[in-house]
Amino acid sequence: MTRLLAQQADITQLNVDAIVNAANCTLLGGGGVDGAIHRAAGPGLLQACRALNGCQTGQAKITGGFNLPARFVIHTPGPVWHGGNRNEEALLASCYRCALQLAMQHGARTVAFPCISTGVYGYPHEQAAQTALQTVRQFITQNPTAFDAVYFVCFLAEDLHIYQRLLNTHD
Ligand code: AR6
Repeated sequence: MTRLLAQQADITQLNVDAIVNAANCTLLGGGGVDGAIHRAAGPGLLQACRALNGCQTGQAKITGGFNLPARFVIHTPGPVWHGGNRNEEALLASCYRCALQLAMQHGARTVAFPCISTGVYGYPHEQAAQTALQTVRQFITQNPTAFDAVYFVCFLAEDLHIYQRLLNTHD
């Protein structure tokens, strides 16, 4: 069984097999959680990312974790929110699915996600959390032995409350 857990933390500090980075399509770093991950991982991460030649929105690519406690970083550019009619939900779901697929392929048994797209990219927090949870639940139902735990890492208290409520109200 895979445990689903919400926690308020700095994702760069987590002792998990893989952390997910809310990246942009260049994969060459940025602000927000992306900047924090690159700072904590050190310059080796940027060097590894340069070799990846970018990534499309909704897809994912993997590198090592370098100076992070995590063994892997899975980079996924989320969609920019344009109001909801530009395929944002499907693209966000695809981020979570592709990241889990890569984690599974690399034998990562614990995976931590940030709240992809809900910062600079402007995705509404509640809708993003619903899509994140629905997608992860579907994936672990289809792959029940792949993971020990999936963490939803909330930097903001607001996001933690949303995830706690959605995790508890699920039957
Ligand atoms: N640990 C966990 N979550 C964090 C951390 C951290 N250390 N720092 C910020 N967050 P954002 P996006 C949360 O803006 O909306 C970058 O420049 C933050 O509170 O990082 O997908 C990229 O290069 C929010 O809940 O990512 C892209 O250009 C969540 O991480 C662009 O931003 C995501 O916010 C991607 O935008």
